[in-house]
Amino acid sequence: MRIDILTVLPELLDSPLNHSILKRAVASGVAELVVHNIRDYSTQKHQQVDDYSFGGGAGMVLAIEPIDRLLTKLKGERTYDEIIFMTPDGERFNQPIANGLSILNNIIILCGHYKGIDQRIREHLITREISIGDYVLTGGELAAAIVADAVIRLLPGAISDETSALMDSFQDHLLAPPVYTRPAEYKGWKVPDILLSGNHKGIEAWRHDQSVERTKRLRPDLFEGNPQ
Ligand code: 6GU
Repeated sequence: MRIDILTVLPELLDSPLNHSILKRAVASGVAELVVHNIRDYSTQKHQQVDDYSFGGGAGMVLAIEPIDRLLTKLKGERTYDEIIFMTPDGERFNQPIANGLSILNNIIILCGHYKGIDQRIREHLITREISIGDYVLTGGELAAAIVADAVIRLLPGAISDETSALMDSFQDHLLAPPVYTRPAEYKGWKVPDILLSGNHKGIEAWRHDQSVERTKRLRPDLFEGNPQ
């Protein structure tokens, strides 16, 4: 899968996408991740990418031209399944959306700007709008990194334990059970006996019970079959 991220702040995406599982997934060819600086597609002096809002107020607005030029170039190189705009007024991101995106071949993620982007970009160039939750960020970059992370980790080969992405919290509308490692006792705080028992059937049943109990207590909305 290939993900192209379009932004005026490419530096914000460097660190979150260049470590651990995501780094390995890209290095091994499981995912292709390309960050583009919208500024490189400006034809204005000083590579300006924003302009005054028609009608006044509202601060500077990201202009359509550099974004259209970049999108036109990319769309000439391959076919994109979705062109996503990250915005707080989009559809709220969740695991089913991540699952759906993870089976696509090529997607573009356009990061918003705190004062907004020309509405014609949203009407004519975007296929989908996604928000990561009901709060406002300064821009879409961190949200795009979250979407890219949630999607790339689902790709076959991204996580060494093939089953682990499917075992996650949310895949079956249940929260994950608690996990422990050595030492078996620390300052008198003990690991549950069942996990030390070697009884694999018993451990599986205990983990499932823990998942159900935690979901009912912490996220009754999930348990009732209303994913997020
Ligand atoms: Cl995608 N962008 C911004 N700027 N704020 C957000 C968001 C996105 N999702 C939640 N808040």
